[in-house]
Amino acid sequence: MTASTSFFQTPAPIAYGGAEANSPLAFRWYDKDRIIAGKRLEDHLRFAVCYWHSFCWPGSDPFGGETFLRPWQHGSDLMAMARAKADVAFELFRLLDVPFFTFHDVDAAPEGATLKESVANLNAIGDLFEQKMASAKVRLLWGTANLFSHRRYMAGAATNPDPDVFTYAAGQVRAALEVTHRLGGANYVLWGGREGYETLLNTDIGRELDQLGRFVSLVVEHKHKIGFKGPILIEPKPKEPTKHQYDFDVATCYGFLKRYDLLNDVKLNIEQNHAILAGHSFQHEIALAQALGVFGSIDINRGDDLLGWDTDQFAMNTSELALVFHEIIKGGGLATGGLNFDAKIRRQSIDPDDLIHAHVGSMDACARAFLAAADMLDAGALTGPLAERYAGWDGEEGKAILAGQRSLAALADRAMAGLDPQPRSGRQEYLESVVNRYL
Ligand code: XLS
Ligand code: NI
Ligand code: NI
Repeated sequence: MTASTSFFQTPAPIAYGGAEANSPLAFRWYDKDRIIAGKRLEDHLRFAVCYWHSFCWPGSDPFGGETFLRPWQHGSDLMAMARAKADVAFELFRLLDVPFFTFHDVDAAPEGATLKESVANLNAIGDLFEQKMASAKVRLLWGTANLFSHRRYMAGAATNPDPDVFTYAAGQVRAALEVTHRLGGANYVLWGGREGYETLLNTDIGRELDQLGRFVSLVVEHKHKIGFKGPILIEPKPKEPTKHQYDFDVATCYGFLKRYDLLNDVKLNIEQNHAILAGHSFQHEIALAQALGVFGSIDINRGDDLLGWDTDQFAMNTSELALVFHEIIKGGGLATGGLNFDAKIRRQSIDPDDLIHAHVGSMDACARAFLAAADMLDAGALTGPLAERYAGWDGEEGKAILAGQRSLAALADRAMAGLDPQPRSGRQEYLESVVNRYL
């Protein structure tokens, strides 16, 4: 397969057609050049297509194998298959007109018999990516290393009881970070797929956390050494594949980064499905990361409310997304981050163009929600009532309390002098109705 024979039926890049567009393959809301708050919509949303779900996953589940039968997944010459896969991937990037993509080392290039061979394969595909990117629009949002699929990592990578596994993982990350740097990646991601445990009967939590802290510190040191400017991102997830993951949620990751003195260099990549697995909302995880100064990027997908696992569906839920974008814009936007489609089509979506429909539908859902959020912010629909609710803390007395200018005794004396604060309505249903006006 070469770049000239398209795998997809759709011939031309998807274009904006307006809300009334008839074609099923047109953007109705994603008008990438539209200026919102001084910036193009494309530059606000920074969409990325991920390699692993879209080009590597064969449609298998725990009860059945491959359904997609992708031509580039069948053959004996693994490097030729990787090149054919890259042709299809870059064709999809072009058709979707996305500004970014993401990949794991093993998604892009096959593992060899030794680490040396694997790294050589990765660097060769890195060359190919470099060539393809020279004549394409697409840029690299982030790269990462898969430290969880191979059996050597069954008991963890950085948190493995065997230091040689830690060392092997270091070899993989150095190569993936360097190729990410060479391709101009905006961030580098570490998702601790097997950094957790199945049972405390065989696990020393304290040691494992120290190992993980050391590993992330080594990655940060190397990033500075090679001059990689983007942040390192860790990705919270509470469980799956392990019963308990160390990077459980935003709050847990913040504690980890603070303990190992990593807050200057490491931020968080937050995923919707992981948020709900942790018993939080997506909006909560984003708002908390912003409040703690560790917001980095987004893996945009959605879980199923009825299933307790990481279904990684394409995000189509505009009402949830509108509140998410409201937080993001309010907090200053995505900076080096983006919206990475860590999302997979369903196992029965076996037509090549299902990949296109999935991305187009989700890009449009995000755009529609983003526009609603921008309107809400413009009108101060939620920020107005919020400021009003906390106005007391912006007053003289509130400021003095927070600035440490009031002792407990001084406050007590003021309260004893007849203070009688009156409760005020939280107005939740009013605020919910306000949101609905914008959707
Ligand atoms: C898995 C994670 C993974 C990371 C990249 O649940 O979301 O896809 O984003 O390793
Ligand atoms: Ni993810
Ligand atoms: Ni996930």
